[in-house]
Amino acid sequence: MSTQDPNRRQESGPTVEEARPKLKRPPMFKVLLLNDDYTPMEFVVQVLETFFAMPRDKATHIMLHVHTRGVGVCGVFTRDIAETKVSQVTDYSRQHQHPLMCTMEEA
Ligand code: TYC
Repeated sequence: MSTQDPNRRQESGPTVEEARPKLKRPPMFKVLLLNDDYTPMEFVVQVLETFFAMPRDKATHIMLHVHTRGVGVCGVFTRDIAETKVSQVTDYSRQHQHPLMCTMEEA
């Protein structure tokens, strides 16, 4: 009769490990809109509709949140997408001579 414990690894011979690929979720970034005294409310709503695909009622809600609280989240994205959104909003605002500020921070 064998005395080998089936739960114990063989003392000698090759050890076979399960392949366990290390997968990590990418870091996520919040894109933030900052309040200012000069950018028209309608322009901010249009930015949220255009670059963040928000329906008008949600865009208006976020704009009013930023207007009253000073800062608000437009969305959460991977680093590259967040960087692109910040650039698009900043370029578009400058093209229209508005000082609207858009930044990002790790979520
Ligand atoms: N405070 C601006 C105004 O009174 C409106 C505004 C809202 C500006 C949100 C920027 O991110 C902003 N016209």
